[in-house]
Amino acid sequence: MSDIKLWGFDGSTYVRTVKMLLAEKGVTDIDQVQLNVLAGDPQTPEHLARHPFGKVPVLDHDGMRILETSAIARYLNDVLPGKSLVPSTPKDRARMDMIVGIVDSYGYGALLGGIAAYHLFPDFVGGQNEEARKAGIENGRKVIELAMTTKGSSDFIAGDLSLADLYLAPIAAYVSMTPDKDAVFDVPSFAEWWAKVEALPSYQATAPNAG
Ligand SMILES: N[C@@H](CCC(=O)N[C@@H](CS)C(=O)NCC(=O)O)C(=O)O
Repeated sequence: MSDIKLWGFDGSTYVRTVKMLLAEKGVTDIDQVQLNVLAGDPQTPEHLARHPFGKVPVLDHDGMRILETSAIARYLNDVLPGKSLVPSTPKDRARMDMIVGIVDSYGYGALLGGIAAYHLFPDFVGGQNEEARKAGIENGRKVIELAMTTKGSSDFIAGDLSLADLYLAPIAAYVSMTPDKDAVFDVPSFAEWWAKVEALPSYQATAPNAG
């Protein structure tokens, strides 16, 4: 029995961020409860008691419950052995934090809610909304551009692989399944970054399952 319990299904980009981190740390034995966001599972009273806003992921570890991906990821990065996904220098940490914040605040809504939902799960957002899709392309592209400018000549967004990549990659994965991918991915350096992400075993081991 694993001492890591994770609520949230494999269709969630935020759950995938956590699972990529766990995979990078070499942890595969977790007790995962596949709450399906598309089926409304996180809105049940049981889950609302865990997370009052009905979101996944939620983590239990070592007698502690943790909500919110950034807190979960930072905590797991600290307590699990293995290489750190948080850069050691203040400037690289700032690069990471900046893109995590940008993805959280603007990227998820644009790329997932605007583009991916339009093509892949329109029912979840009340049907196909052309305005939301257009805004998603415009703002999603800004997010990708800023991430790639921040990456500069590094392999990954904040130097070495970090939480910034683990935030953006699961969302980009959904966009890559849509016909709008070229409109947002046609950004300098994106192709090189994406090839590196797709080659990561942690990415390959955590394919989304929205079923
Ligand atoms: N601020 C939260 C966001 C998590 C989030 O939005 N999760 C989505 C799935 S990717 C969710 O649980 N959605 C359920 C819903 O909105 O009903 C975090 O960082 O963990």
